[in-house]
Amino acid sequence: MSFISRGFRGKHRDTDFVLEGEIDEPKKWTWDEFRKLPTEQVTKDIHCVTKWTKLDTAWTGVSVDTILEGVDTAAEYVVAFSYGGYTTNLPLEDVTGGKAWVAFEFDGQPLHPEHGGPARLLVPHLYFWKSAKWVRGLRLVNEDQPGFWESNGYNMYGDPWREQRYWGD
Ligand SMILES: Nc1nc2c(c(=O)[nH]1)N[C@H]1C(S)=C(S)[C@@H](COP(=O)(O)O)O[C@H]1N2
Ligand SMILES: [Mo]
Repeated sequence: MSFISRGFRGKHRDTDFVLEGEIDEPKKWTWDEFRKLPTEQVTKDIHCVTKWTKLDTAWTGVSVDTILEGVDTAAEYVVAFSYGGYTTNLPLEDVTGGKAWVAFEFDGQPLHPEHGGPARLLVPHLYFWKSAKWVRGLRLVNEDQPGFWESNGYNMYGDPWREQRYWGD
């Protein structure tokens, strides 16, 4: 039976978020369990790759540090994966140490489905394509592997301060 395929469909269903890959056993949460994890409120600037920047956006979510708590892994990268098949790759370093969240509120309201609700990854210091909407898990991997946009010309890292938009930037 697959827990994963049931998805993050709503507050009152038996749904999951998963941490998998280079880990002894995947860590899984139902939505209710996930919502019992400690949350943080953060206000951050975000940068779209096609140039807009939004200042001081307010989010509530679970820090990726919390999701990784107690996990011992040799992995140096993660792939965030979403309902619908979207993926994006990030160095583990860039999602730990208070730099990334699984966010479910924006401006004090549940995250709108169009913007990734019920939950999206939020990695404000990288271009926004790294912030996977409708996220359903993180996969710990030893080698960096391109996600959806990274396979289609976008930069593997995506630092807005260095304007790393595309391959070779
Ligand atoms: N699942 C998923 N996440 C995604 C995308 C996507 O197509 N699918 N697009 C990315 C890109 S390119 C951007 S700019 C932002 C857009 O987020 P927004 O719709 O909340 O502005 O989501 C990112 N996360
Ligand atoms: Mo984008």
